Amino acid sequence: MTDIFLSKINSTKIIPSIRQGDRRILSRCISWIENEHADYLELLQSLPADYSTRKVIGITGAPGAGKSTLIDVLIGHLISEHKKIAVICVDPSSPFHFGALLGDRIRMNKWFNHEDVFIRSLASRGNLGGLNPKVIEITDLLKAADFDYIIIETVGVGQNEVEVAAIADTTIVVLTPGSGDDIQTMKAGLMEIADIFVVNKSDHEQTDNLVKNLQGILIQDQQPIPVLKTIATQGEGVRELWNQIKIDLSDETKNAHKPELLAAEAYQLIQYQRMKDLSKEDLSKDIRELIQHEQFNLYQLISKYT
Ligand SMILES: Nc1nc2c(ncn2[C@@H]2O[C@H](COP(=O)(O)OP(=O)(O)O)[C@@H](O)[C@H]2O)c(=O)[nH]1
Ligand SMILES: [Mg+2]
Repeated sequence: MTDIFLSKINSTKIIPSIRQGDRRILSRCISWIENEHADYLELLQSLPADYSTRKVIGITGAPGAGKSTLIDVLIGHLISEHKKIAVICVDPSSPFHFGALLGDRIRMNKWFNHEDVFIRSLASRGNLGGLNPKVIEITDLLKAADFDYIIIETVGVGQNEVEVAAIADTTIVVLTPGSGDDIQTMKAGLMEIADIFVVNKSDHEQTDNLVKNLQGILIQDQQPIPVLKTIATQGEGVRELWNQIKIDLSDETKNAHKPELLAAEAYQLIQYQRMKDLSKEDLSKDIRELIQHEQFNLYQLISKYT
């Protein structure tokens, strides 16, 4: 290990190394963030002021919709344009989705050792049930590196997809025909967060129905959100998708919402910092002891924590 790792995190040396593309130091810093190394907040506080100009692309959708396969093709496309890409795959920590990480590895396998591609998987849920604050922090660290684009893959379950929209400059919602992704079942939140809809697996016969229904709803709601068809496994439609992403990323009118999005991030990070020493297990342990005394009062208990 280099000496900058020896004792304290030395941000003045680390940040320039990350910026120059040192992946080993970047990986190390990500681990520090994940494990909450004593100096990790100091590291984040020393991120350069321009770090937030890097573009983040969020890709969300149901498990199996083809997000990883799409990203795999997108990476190929970007590499041919000599771009550098970081990918964060956010896996729900639920054991029901335990296979996701392995699946993503298989899907993006050929890029794992490519020098211009950096892929990292993270658990999705923090202890507050929102998008893991680590995803926000690590994304910000990645913005300080030399990547042209940062792609975040999240599984669209619960509130996840809504939260990823707060950190992504462009959010792509991936739907698939014949999977119940029709308008009736589609959560209203998806309509609000999507900058681009992708109907993947458009080799499926129900494709045009889904596209038509979706476009109908978008017209009704006067939402001019583009709907694109892709067949990720064949790379079909991905060039068009990338062109649409570029159009969306360069849309200056979106900057108007930036302060609100940053406020939502700040809120979540502050909430996390304030609550992180508090666990429901500790609370129930305290209560278990106190409740044996007749004078137990819940409000006296919580006053000790607030
Ligand atoms: N027929 C078809 N299968 C696809 C397409 N895109 C992805 N798949 C398959 O769908 C499965 C799930 O893909 P994956 O990328 O892991 O989905 P994710 O969970 O959204 O990341 C894999 O077996 C893919 O090969 C497509 O456009 N057409
Ligand atoms: Mg995946």
